Amino acid sequence: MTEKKKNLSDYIPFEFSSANQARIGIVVSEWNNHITDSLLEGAKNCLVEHGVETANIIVRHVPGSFELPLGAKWMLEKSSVDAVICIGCIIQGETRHFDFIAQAVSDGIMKMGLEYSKPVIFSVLTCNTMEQAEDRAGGKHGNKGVEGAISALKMLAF
Ligand code: DLZ
Repeated sequence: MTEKKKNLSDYIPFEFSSANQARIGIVVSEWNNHITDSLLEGAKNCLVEHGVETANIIVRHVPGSFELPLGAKWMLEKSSVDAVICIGCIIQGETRHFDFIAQAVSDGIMKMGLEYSKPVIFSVLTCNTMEQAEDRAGGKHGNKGVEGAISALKMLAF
């Protein structure tokens, strides 16, 4: 993991023998949904490729990235999931919303993981431009949804 330009879909192989029993929640932000849909697709495909049953992947949508931590909390409380992948795309605008949302979301997602002692994964793009987001949602820098799925599985195999 020392490459200067890491592709988000590259990962060090690992063994996870109980993937078929894992129940994974995915919370997806509707903002910039052409990006978050690609991240969701990448995450779901990657989980299935690693042996997670489609029926054990529970997807819920929230209005924007700011709502991801609460969506994750509800999933952990009500959907009996082993891990949650939070998917969002925050794009820098003319005002300071980017900083407030990005900080709150990353703090909130980390807190949910620590509070529930379960992997809660940050699959949120925080980009200056839409082009940067497209490059990371199945473009030249890979797919951050795949990265999130691998992170969830690796934490479950911990
Ligand atoms: C309001 C807002 C703005 C301006 N930009 C984004 C964004 O780039 N990405 C994103 O996921 N959400 C954005 N939102 C919506 C907020 O996350 C949130 O849904 C609203 O402020 C309501 O709480």
